Amino acid sequence: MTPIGPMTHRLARRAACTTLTAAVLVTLGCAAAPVQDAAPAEDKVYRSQQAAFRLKAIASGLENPWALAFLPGGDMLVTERPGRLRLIRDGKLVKAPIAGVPPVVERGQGGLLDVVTHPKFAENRLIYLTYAGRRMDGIGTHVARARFTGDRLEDLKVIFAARPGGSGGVHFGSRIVFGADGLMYITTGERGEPENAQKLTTLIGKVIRLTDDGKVPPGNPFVNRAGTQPEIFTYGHRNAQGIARHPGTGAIWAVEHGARGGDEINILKRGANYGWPVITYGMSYAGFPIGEGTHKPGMEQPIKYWVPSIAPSGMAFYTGDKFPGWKGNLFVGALALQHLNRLTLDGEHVVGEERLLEDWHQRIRDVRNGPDGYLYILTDEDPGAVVRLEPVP
Ligand SMILES: [Ca+2]
Repeated sequence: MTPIGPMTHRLARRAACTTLTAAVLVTLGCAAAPVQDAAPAEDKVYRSQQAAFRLKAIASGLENPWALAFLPGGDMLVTERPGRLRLIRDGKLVKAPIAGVPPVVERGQGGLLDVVTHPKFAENRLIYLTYAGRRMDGIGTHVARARFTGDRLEDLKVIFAARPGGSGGVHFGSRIVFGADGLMYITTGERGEPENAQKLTTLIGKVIRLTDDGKVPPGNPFVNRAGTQPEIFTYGHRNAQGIARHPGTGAIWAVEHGARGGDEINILKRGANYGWPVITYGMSYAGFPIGEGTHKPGMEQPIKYWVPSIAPSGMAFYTGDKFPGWKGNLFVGALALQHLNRLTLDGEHVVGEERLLEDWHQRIRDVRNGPDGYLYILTDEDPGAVVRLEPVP
């Protein structure tokens, strides 16, 4: 499902508050603040199948935070979708945004999106940002690389732009992960043009694979094939907003939004077609069938799909030591269905699913492992927060 724009969400909430009676407003928390703060109640204990935990707000008051990246030593970079990159230093949010971020287009789902560090960040201080940027042919997903000096970005260079651009504000994809091969895997949404996901002449609705400086690696599947774009690694994707490297196999896994139903987790295979919009487990928002069904020869099946949609965003395999019962589980943030999704795996099969934090009512935008062994999440709200899950005995 396409996530509801936070602005729509926020206005809807405000509208709901303004039409209620005073007594009801107090009950709903409207009287104190028209918008519910994402900061969690820290004394509340959440009990799940494998762990009990509390939420600890590390930073709050952020505007639609989208991605979280850890620096050596535990400091963090956080993107805010309107176009700010923030630093959390020694556990505290630094007031001034980091200077040197490229101009972004904040439209619909677009804005400043992912941030990741180079695998050798400790040596080269390089970071990567994805964002919706404007060009001659419209608005599209961009990747920029820059050196982070400690308080600003320098030597910023745009190393990738997904063609073609468009005018709409949906489906930018925009997650990056580095593979064990040192190459970057970048998701691009199909920008609301489903047929483009199947076209090897475009870079939208794809997973792109590039070297760390934005070049096409010689081993890419469509190198030297006429009528194709050599940056493509896989195709037939709708809008993948989560990507992660499996800690054991090194395979790249991605999670993407379906339309009405049909969100998917896929394991990416070089050159493979993931089917959108020819095959899907979802239907159109109006309730009509899409494409040709759920299966077709030459098109990959997801290893997991959700009907109805949860609207999955950031994804991480839990590799820390603070939650032994969660080790190796796959966590996915859910936007529309507002929870943290925990999947248990047997190899490449999903064998269990648990929905955490459903009664917290927050859109979970990103999930990351902290170097301290805890699990961190971002709430896609305004105000939104960086929140740490801490075990309770
Ligand atoms: Ca698919």
